[in-house]
Amino acid sequence: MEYQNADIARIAQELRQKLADVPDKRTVLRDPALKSLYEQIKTLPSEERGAFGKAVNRLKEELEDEIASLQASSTSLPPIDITAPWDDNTPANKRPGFLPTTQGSLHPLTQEIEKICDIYQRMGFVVEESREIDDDYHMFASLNFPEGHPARDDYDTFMTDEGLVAPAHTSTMQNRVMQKYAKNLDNNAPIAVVIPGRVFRNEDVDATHEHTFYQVEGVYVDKGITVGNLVAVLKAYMSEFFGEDLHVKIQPFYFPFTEPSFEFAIERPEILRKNNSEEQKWLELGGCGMIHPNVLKEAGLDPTVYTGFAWGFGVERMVMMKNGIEDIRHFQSGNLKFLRQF
Ligand code: FA5
Repeated sequence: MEYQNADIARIAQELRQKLADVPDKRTVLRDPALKSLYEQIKTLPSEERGAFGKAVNRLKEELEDEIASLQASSTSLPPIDITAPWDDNTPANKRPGFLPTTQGSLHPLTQEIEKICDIYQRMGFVVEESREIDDDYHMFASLNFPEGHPARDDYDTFMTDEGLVAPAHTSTMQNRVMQKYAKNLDNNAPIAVVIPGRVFRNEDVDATHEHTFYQVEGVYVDKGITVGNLVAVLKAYMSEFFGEDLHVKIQPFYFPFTEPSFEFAIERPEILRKNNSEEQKWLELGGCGMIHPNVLKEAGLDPTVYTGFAWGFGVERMVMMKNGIEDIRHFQSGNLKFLRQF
């Protein structure tokens, strides 16, 4: 673009030259010469100001366009180094305080979730991962929570302004896995899925309660399934996980998505009991029950043909129980003394 005003034409030429020379092109927009043109506007007679101001603005816009296209086509930017500095342990790069990554290990909860999934897979279940952000339908309506029902308050969790939910339990996945594996039933095979996942609750944190913890959900559907199958599957799993033949018990409970519903408890090994009271004898590890007919219907399954059971256990509680850990908060403490024991 040509400029009629001699000052603008001269400075435009200077700035274009700078644009070619300087590495950081955007500094040209802050150049004192450009600034001086803007300052000159107010010194001009009023009839000349409009045309002069427009021309200076045009120069600035042209420079901005040129900078944008130079940056878009630039190959001179150095590539971003995505390796963490502590991955490089050559003497020159070794930083004090960083451990070599060979000394790291999987978090105890990750190790245990892998073991849990391995047991269920050997029992014939497939593994599906849960979600860490979900919607109100999967959190409540798909699970037979009536609108405004007080049972919703038991799952007080976090919500985004758009109404998305940080799931308070892995049961949010029940509807999805039943739909996904419904075709198994047409082939005379059961729906048998376990779902590990991280869940979130608005919770007063203490030795057995975290605001963020893990659950493993299970769903089993076929023809002629009863509570007897539920107890047998969970007992087999528990004995394998704890490495000993455990006594288990179920006691009545309430969940909107199962009917009947139970709490599942195991007999605490004596070594982990504080005293011999009945309360110390049993440890509740999770909820379970026969999948409610409305939940089956909502997933497109006919409850007059199929029945099934579901369960959801807290991973931290199982790992605490297995290893005699007295406080759930150790898991997220980052305390290396604790983590190195696994
Ligand atoms: C549930 O979350 C149901 N979704 C379980 C279920 C699934 C029932 C399928 C029926 C069918 P509940 O709120 O009781 O139920 O939690 C299940 C388990 O998660 C608890 O027994 C406990 O082991 C663990 N848990 C619950 N809240 C916490 C917490 N704040 N911190 C650590 N573990 C927790």
